[in-house]
Amino acid sequence: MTVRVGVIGVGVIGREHVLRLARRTVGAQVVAVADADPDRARSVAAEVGAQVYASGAELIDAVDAVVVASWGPTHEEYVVAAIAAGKPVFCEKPLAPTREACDRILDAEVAGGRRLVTVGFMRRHDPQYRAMKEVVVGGAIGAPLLMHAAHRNVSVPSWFTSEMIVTDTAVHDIDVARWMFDEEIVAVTVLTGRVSRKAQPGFRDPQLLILETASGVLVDVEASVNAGFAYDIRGEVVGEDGTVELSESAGAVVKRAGAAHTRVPTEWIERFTPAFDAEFRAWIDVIATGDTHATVGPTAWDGYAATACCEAGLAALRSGTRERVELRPEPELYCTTAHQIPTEGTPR
Ligand code: ISE
Repeated sequence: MTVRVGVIGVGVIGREHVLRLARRTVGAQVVAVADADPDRARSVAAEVGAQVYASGAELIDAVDAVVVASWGPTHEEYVVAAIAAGKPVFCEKPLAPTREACDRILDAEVAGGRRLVTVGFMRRHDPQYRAMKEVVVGGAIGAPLLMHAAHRNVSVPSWFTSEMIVTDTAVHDIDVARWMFDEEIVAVTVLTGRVSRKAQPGFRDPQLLILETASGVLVDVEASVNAGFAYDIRGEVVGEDGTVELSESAGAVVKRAGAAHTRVPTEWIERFTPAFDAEFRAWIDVIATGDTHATVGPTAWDGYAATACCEAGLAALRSGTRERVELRPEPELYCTTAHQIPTEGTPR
């Protein structure tokens, strides 16, 4: 079965997903595109032979499955419309920028009784993070105690704010922490100190987030968005009996003239291309099976919990103190492992 996909929002990541689905995802065809900028919609649609739709609502009617990659505040409208139409929907992060909007999405999905929403926390599909999680779950390093993470962007556009370091950057590390330890985050602290000379005036960069999980694992996340030298992603879990860390590079290491060299990416799209490719392969596969639920990996609950942690993070950035994360009870619909990403060769 070919899954006929429509993509709403074809800016940077939306266009990437259009090309990925059209050119490298077996079983998918991009048939429809919509964007607030009609010229952009036309030009991206022309690259893959898709039709342009004037609105997200019309596009949802015309396709088998929907990708939402538009501006965050518009996500709720499209995701709820896709749920109402009974169509699988892949939503880029954030699921929605406020907890109330995420609540409404959860309510809509729970009322329909089917898991249709997948959230684009692609790190869960990244081979390095998956290898790390396998070690943690396998018990080789004993009970986890701590995680150290760094998320360094080369630079950000002038409209990027200090708050976005939490909601746009560290949100990925928040999701990784929830997934890695399979438990909720109960409190967030955000520390800021000396500001990078490369940051705009008034901008609080870098930031250090301390996340506390329900069982007491502490996760420190350095989030910097003016690192300049590379897109540098780090992670190390410290257990009672050992540690596991992300490997430095997936490429080759050259040693010559008394020094070792390895390439590091400068663009996040390059660093996470294997993860983005894997997440769409998994999504199309699960839709093609025609099961009642059409989600794989992060669900609407994960999107809701991440937004709730970000709200606590924003409060912590303002207050300078530890802020608790309060979550509503997890609906039954999500209390299952059936949506988890299959490992290679696992029959569904
Ligand atoms: C960006 O906003 C993203 O969402 C990317 O997925 C992430 O890897 C990058 O670091 C962020 O700045």
